[in-house]
Order: sequence, then C-alpha cells, then structure tokens
Amino acid sequence: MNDFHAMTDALVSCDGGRLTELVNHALAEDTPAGDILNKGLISGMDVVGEKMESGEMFIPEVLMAAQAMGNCVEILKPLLGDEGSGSGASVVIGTVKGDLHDIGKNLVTMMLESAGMEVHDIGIDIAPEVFVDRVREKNVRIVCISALLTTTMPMMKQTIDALVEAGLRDRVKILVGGAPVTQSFADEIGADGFAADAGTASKLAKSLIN
Ligand code: B12
Repeated sequence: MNDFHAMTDALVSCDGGRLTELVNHALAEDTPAGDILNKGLISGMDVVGEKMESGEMFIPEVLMAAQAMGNCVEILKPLLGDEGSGSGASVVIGTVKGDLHDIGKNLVTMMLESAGMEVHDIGIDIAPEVFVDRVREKNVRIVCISALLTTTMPMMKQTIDALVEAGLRDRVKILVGGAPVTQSFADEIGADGFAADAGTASKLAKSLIN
C-alpha cells in the first residue's frame, strides 16, 4: 500500500486517528519527515481543496481535515529542523485581514523558529495597522505575510503600503507567500521575496538577513 495515497484518503475522510497512525508508521519505516509533509499531508490537502471546490467536501469537514493535518505536523515538527544561522533575528508573521487560513503560516513559523529566529506569530485576519504596530514595537528584521485567497491578496499590498506610510518599510525585509501568491505578484506589490514552501521561506529569510 502506498502510504502517501492512504494519507490523502484519511484526510478526505477526516479520519484523524488513521492519519496519525499512517504518519507514525511511515516514520517507523524511515520515510523522511519532509516527504511525509510534502507528498503525504500537503498533497492530501490539495485534494481536500479540490473536493471543497467541487462541493464534495464542506467547511466543517475541511476544518476536521485541517485539524488532523495540524496534529500530524506537531509529530513531524522536531524532525523537520533546518539547522541554524537565523541568528536570533526577530520576525513578525501573520495572515492578512479577511483571511483565516493558518496551516501554511504555521509551517513557515515552525521552519523559521528551527532556523534560530525569534518569531512573533500575530495570527490570522490581521489588519495592516496591526502589522505596523507590531513592527514598530519590536526590533523586527523580517515581516512575513500570508494569504490563501485571491480575494485577500490585495490586502498584502495594503499591508506593505501601510508599512511604507508609517516610515517603517526600509527597516524590514518583507516576504510574502500562500498558495495563490507568485513571484511576479510579489514583485508587483513591492515585497522583497516570495517562497512557495516553508523550507524555501526559511532559506530565503536567512539569506536576506545574512
Ligand atoms: C484548509 C482550508 C480551509 C480551512 C482553513 C483552516 C485553517 N486553520 O487554515 C477553512 C475551512 C477555514 C477554509 C475556509 C475557506 N476557504 Co479554504 N482552503 C483550505 C485548503 C483545503 C487547504 C489550505 C492549506 O492549509 N494548505 C496546506 C498548506 C501547508 O499550504 P499553504 O497554505 O499553501 O502554505 C504553504 C505555502 O503556500 C507557503 N506559505 C504560506 N504562507 C506563507 C507566507 C510566507 C511569507 C511565505 C514565504 C510562504 C508561505 O508555505 C506553506 C508551507 O509549505 C485550500 C486548498 C489548497 N490546496 O490550498 C482551500 C482554499 C484556499 N480555500 C478556499 C476558499 C474558497 C475558502 C472559503 C472562501 C470557503 C467558503 N465558501 O467559506 C473560506 C474562506 C475563509 C476565510 N475568510 O479565510 C479556496 C480559495 C480559492 C481562491 N481562488 O481564492 C481554496 C483554494 C479551495 C478551493 N480549491 O476552492 N479553508
């Protein structure tokens, strides 16, 4: 049996117990944690997204799948470490106003923390002025902005514009990401970087501060 397909099935049927069992089994067979995350859990959530779009899965089910994935990410967390040299840099990360998706943001947080950065996760549905306040009050070097909806992507630009207006733009590097975000969108809105996954986000963050 292919464990990665079975993980997708467990996510689609919202069977958290089965998913945890499959993840533990894969780990016991020495499957790399990064493969379990990318080929099992994230690919599985893509299928959940397709089923959500086609009306085969509804919000409460998607939430249960998200919870099941979150529990498994906790298991993988200690094994996904990305060795050091974030040199304690302070990072503020949040999901933009109007957007409640946080699984990807949490993964980016985890990778930045394991690279040795001090990450302030300010949560979901975060208004531009809240980002501004948090950057003002901390000695922040990187701001990470997440958005998962095409309708909330413009809020990323509004957040960057608010940092410009507050005179804080030059103090920080700004990274953007989330499934609908692209490099060209990042360039268009004046971000310093874009990454398609949490591992790349951590490498990029390190390269921007070093
Ligand atoms: C889970 C989920 C939900 C859950 C969220 C639970 C939670 N705690 O996050 C719930 C049920 C709440 C939800 C609600 C909705 N959702 Co939803 N959801 C999803 C789903 C299935 C998975 C998202 C996910 O977690 N993926 C796994 C993570 C690991 O991937 P990721 O977020 O992309 O993150 C990675 C990278 O993008 C990157 N990254 C992420 N953030 C950042 C930030 C930085 C700085 C960097 C560098 C990198 C980075 O690194 C991450 C790790 O590798 C997606 C489908 C999909 N495949 O994306 C739909 C999806 C995003 N949702 C969608 C929709 C439409 C909605 C709703 C509007 C549905 C509705 N009718 O109510 C609401 C909106 C609520 C709101 N206001 O936000 C659509 C969006 C379509 C669009 N064009 O915008 C999608 C694509 C589903 C679909 N195919 O239709 N959703």
